[in-house]
Amino acid sequence: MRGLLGLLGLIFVLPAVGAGLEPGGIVGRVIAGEAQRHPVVVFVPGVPGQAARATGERPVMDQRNRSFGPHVLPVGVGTTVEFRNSDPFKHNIFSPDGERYNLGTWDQGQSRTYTFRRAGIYRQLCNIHPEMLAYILVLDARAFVLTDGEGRFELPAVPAGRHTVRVWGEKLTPAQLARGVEVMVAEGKVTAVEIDLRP
Ligand SMILES: [Cu+2]
Repeated sequence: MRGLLGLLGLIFVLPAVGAGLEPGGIVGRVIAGEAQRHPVVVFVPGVPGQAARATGERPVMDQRNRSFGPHVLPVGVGTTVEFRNSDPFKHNIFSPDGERYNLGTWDQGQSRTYTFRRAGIYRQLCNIHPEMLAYILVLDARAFVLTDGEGRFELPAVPAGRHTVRVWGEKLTPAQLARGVEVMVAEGKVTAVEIDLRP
């Protein structure tokens, strides 16, 4: 919760920074039974603002111990992802989805990059190790975050106004993925929301 506490502190010490509404935040929990123990991406479609990465650091999809890390990586459209091989043997990276790419096969310590131009769910696969699987979720949104292991999340820097919060998770059914929750974010305030996806 440190991020949102920081945000609240910022709003407290910097009132009225000129024109425009102070962004608010959304905190909450996804309730989806067993599925909430897996990473779920919570996002607000069509909301610009939250920079792809404010720090400018590049999101990384690593290959280590014969598995991808992270298992789910949400990024905004236009983001460049760095693909790394940290294992002492070769890995390949390809995706049959969206823009479809095969970045090739390379050795430990090397990396390559790819810039995502089109939104979608991109499975990450390795043609040497068929058991390897991860997802890069490319979103037309700048407000997005992964839940923790209990379904909790916090989304800072959401513009004030009415929004629909949506979710994506590997273990969620199409009916659950189709659901959205309407949230009214007030200027400079943090709104709590429960996204209950139980049948
Ligand atoms: Cu591999």
